[in-house]
Amino acid sequence: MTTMHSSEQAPSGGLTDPATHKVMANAIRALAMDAVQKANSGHPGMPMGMADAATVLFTRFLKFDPRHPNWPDRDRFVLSAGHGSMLLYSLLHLTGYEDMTMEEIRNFRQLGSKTAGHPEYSHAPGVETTTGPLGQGLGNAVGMAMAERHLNARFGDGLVDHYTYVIAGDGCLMEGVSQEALSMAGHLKLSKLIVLWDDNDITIDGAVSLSDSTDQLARFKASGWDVARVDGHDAAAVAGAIAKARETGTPSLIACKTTIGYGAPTKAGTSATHGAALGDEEIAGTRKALGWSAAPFDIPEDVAANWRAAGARGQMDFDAWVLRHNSDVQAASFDIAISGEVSSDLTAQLNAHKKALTEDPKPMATRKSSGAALNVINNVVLETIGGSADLTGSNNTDWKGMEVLNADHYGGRFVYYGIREHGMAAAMNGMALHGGVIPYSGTFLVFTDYCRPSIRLSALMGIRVIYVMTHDSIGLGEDGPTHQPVEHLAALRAIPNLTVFRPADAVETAECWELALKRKDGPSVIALTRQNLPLVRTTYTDENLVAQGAYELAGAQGDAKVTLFGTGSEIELALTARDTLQAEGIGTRVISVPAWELAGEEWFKDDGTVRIAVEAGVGQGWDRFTGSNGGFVGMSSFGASAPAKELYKHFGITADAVVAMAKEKLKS
Ligand SMILES: Cc1ncc(C[n+]2csc(CCOP(=O)(O)OP(=O)(O)O)c2C)c(N)n1
Repeated sequence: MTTMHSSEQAPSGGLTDPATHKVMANAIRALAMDAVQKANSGHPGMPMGMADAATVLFTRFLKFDPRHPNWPDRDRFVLSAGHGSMLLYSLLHLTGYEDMTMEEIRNFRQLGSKTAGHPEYSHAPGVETTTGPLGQGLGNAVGMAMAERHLNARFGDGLVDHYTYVIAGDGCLMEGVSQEALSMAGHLKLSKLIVLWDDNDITIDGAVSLSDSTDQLARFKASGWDVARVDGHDAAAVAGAIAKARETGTPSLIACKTTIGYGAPTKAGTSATHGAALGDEEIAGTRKALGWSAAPFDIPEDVAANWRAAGARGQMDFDAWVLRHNSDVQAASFDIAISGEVSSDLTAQLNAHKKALTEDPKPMATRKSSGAALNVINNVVLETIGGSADLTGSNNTDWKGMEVLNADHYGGRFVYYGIREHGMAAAMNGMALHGGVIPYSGTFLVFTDYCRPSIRLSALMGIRVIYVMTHDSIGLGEDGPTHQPVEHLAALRAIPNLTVFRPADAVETAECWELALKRKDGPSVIALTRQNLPLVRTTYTDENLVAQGAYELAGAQGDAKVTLFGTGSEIELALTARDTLQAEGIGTRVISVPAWELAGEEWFKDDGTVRIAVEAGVGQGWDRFTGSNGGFVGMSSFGASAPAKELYKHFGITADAVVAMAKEKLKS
């Protein structure tokens, strides 16, 4: 049994009165069409179509308190159809979120406003995630609902017991990620996830029937959802469906049959309302049709008061929650989890681990080193939720003694995501956004392509998601070019605010993990090898050298004539090349560059040495380190299927090649 909070009981009073409801919904319609008209840009149709359903949700069901937008036990509302951003902004304004002033609404889509074209996380309280790339919000919501169940299992009903609501459009449901997300949610029986589908039969090109004939209800049902279809303009029907959905033991889809651009006299029901201002004449006609006589950006006082009352519904719930929190024995550990701080023990434990590694140096694949680090980390940082997209034994993201998070045991901390890389990444974003947990999970580095839209959003939102990406080069060998990443490191490094780690040995791997866990303002990729690598950090130091981004691993004997940069598995080659060059009296130093993004400007300066980088990927971007006269030893084509050692030779990524290039460049 879950606890009943006041907002979950039958709502009382005027807000459910049909006439009151209609006017309140019309306030959203008016704000949406007027803001889009003023900006001469935006999407009025969706907010106008979903105004009724959203009004029902926000006035009768959603548990929230605009005075406390970060209340951990609030219901989450995700506008997956992010182009309908004016729906969200209107709701936030009307229900009394302080930051969402009418001035912000007037400044819709303008530089510096909180009312960006699509909802952007951290621009304004109440915007739970950045949406716009269709389908992502649905994936995020699955992650939020997973985090909610997990934290409920950990901390109990008194602290965590809330719903996740989504508004999704036809586009969200057509996107492939929706299939991954919904099948995951069904499998996990995320019964507190409720999706309202704006079933308006319209997309940009015209009727949905131009491009799709899926029985969406059957599709969701097939994955274990309960489904319902209602007239999305019938408030009582929508309310009835939501009330029912909350009682089922499965996630719920409510198809809300709506008219896009509801109220627009000539354009309603057509794609003309989807993504353009309606125009003065159509807006005047809409005002007439809706019986809305107020001027643009003017909300009549009685309507505003009703909306404020809706916004005040959650105050009692909030106050009751605070009381429960204050007397909960787990409040302190709950607060730590929500704060996002990792245990202060982490560094000491990882240092002990590093020390043990240097005392007994052994060759080890960095994916295995990562697994070893996780055995330490997951016993210290209790907020981690690990996982893998069906490559657990390859990614080594599991750990000794772990418990699986599933429908029978939400308290587990390891998720079998199945073969759903995109859904996994989108769900991890949702978990990180929910707070209280730190998601990490793995697949092969080459399949970051399948996660990329969500990785980009982790970076854009500045949230802590850790992507454990193994089999990071041709070094994976026989699986061949389909599985060998070549352009991926460069492509990932091109994403702003993403830290791409590629550790060279077990010690660097532990240091990467420490940094990724402590990085609260953005995501990290940790690229790891399949093949064994020697320990190159043989002298213990408690300093985290990876934090420097680039550091001297081996100095030159005598004057440095050559500087070799490398990452991961190619550090071994750089060190061998250095030995050869030094033996010939050519002073050579090796710089390990486990994280480009953390490297200081000093590494980009010409120091008069021959500068060569070696990495088993494309060279794009390395000239930042090597300068325009520098050299690069790496890949310039796809890989091939063969044992790893042969591939390195075949593609010329060898210590000899580095030596030859250095000598050649020293001559010129
Ligand atoms: C991944 C992705 N592809 C394309 C777009 C561009 N786009 C924005 S809205 C939209 C149509 C969405 O149709 P629907 O969900 O039915 O929205 P409605 O027309 O009802 O507003 C498209 C293709 C996008 N935002 N994201």
